[in-house]
Amino acid sequence: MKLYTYYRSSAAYRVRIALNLKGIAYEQVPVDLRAGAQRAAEYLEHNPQGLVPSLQDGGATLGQSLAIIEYLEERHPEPPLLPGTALDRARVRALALAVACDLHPLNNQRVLNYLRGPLGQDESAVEAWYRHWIAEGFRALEQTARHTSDGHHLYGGHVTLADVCLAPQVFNARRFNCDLAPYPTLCSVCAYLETLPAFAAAAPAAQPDAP
Ligand SMILES: N[C@@H](CCC(=O)N[C@@H](CS)C(=O)NCC(=O)O)C(=O)O
Repeated sequence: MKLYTYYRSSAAYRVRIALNLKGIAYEQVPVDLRAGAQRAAEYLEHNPQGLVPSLQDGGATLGQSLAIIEYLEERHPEPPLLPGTALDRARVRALALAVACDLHPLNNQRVLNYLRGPLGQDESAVEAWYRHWIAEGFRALEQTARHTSDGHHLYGGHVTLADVCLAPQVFNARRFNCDLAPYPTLCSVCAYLETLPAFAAAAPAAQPDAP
């Protein structure tokens, strides 16, 4: 398998964690988002949205990190990233989607660049935007996690898709100096996840394209 990735992309980070958890060997193809490589014609052949990650498996190419992870889950069921019952699976997916669909897209590079460029916002306004959406997303996650977390995982007693989405988002929040003190459960979960080899090996600083 080939993963088109960027060291600091949190969506690619999710897929790297899932590949590592499942012990799947893969080759990394770096796409330099800072240089705009995601918009090059060659990359758009793989992912017409101009976003990373993309996964190439044999002749097939897939986009969208959660679709990729669910594909990996079906092809390589062990260890499972989704729990055994329909209700638990729905709840784990809801936590994952709260990060991947409602929080992350608002703070994507192209959104921040649109604020900076066409909308003429200065860096302090962009940072305020970023922190606002982190706070909105994390407030709700923290409230839910108080009922669903064992202190090491966002949901239940095993690593799930929800954890795979949480760790990269917390990394991003720290990068933008967001105050994480109001989210002790999320911080406790993340501190544990970062000790796991699959998460540590997927971290931005451990990637071959990290500066
Ligand atoms: N929903 C997509 C989001 C992918 C995404 O937004 N990727 C970001 C990096 S985390 C990207 O490629 N950004 C490029 C840009 O904003 O130009 C997924 O989960 O794969």
